[in-house]
Amino acid sequence: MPTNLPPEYFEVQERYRAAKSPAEKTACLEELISTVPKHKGTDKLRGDLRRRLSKLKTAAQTRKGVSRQVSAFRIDKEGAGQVVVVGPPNVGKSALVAALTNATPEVADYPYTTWTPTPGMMPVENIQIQLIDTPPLNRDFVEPESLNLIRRSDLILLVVDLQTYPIQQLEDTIAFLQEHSIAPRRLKGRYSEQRRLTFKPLLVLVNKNDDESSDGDFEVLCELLEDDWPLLPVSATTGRNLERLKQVLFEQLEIIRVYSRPPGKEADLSAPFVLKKGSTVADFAGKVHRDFLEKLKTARVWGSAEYDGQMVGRDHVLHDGDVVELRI
Ligand SMILES: Nc1nc2c(ncn2[C@@H]2O[C@H](COP(=O)(O)OP(=O)(O)OP(=O)(O)O)[C@@H](O)[C@H]2O)c(=O)[nH]1
Ligand SMILES: [Mg+2]
Repeated sequence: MPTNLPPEYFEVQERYRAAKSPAEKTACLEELISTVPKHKGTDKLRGDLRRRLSKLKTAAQTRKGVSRQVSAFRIDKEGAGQVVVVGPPNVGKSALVAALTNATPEVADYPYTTWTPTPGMMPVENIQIQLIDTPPLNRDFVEPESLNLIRRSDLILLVVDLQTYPIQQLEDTIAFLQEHSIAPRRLKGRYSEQRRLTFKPLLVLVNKNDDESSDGDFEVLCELLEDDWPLLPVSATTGRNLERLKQVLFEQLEIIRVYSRPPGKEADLSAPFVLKKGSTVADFAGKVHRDFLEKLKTARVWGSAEYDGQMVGRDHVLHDGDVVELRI
């Protein structure tokens, strides 16, 4: 227990202990949290208190039946892909989402700042990728909905802090995800087929690599890591490597952009259709309009065809940047 707690803390603590109703307890606990000074020495205490508050609120919601309402953890996919930003407390998950998207999650110099997920849209060239800031992963209190959010996503961005035991953070988080049946896709071959796991593409961001002075630390980290993780050193504060991150995410999501060319007109190159890599003309037609898929007679392709405007069949595989004219 830190020694430098103010007298109000102990006064409110008395009231909290005496409180009977859940509403009274919740109010006292919120007040108690506000009396704790924010610094490293009180990290654990604040974490514990906020966990207790979260449990009280969850219990109250379940009683009221509110849990049947739409949960904050159910976030519809938007844009070209949904990427969840996960990791231990205080590594800079919220700072990264704030730096990369239009969202403004709270960023603070103490752990357990984020309690609900926040989605934001990140522009990459002429498309948008959805990033979701999430509460820190924590063994003492696991929000089952948080794990479902990760399972539904298209990609996991695991953030660790270069300045605070990044190897342990990485290994602990991977172990934690595995305990909840979530594993990196690249390790698929290592698991027996019996285990029912959800495999996800996963990229590790080593955050707080603010400038050249920390490159040495990053190199040491790479040497010490036993496994060959896909790592990207970044900094939410200075913006280092964030453009590279956007490109890597685009590649990892395995998507292509295809443009529709109405007959006799030019294609709108600012409004691509986003498809999975390997998609065909028929897949594209289905995305443009259901009628197109059924009635499609011919298609012409600019880009991946042998020559511009070549007639192709429904099974022609499209590539990033192709322009397609569908005729019904
Ligand atoms: N030097 C440096 N500090 C950073 C960087 N990114 C985040 N921080 C700081 O790290 C602290 C934690 O940042 P947050 O974004 O709140 O971290 P978080 O992972 O969302 O934390 P929780 O919500 O508690 O899990 C804040 O003081 C940030 O200013 C970075 O790239 N470099
Ligand atoms: Mg946060």
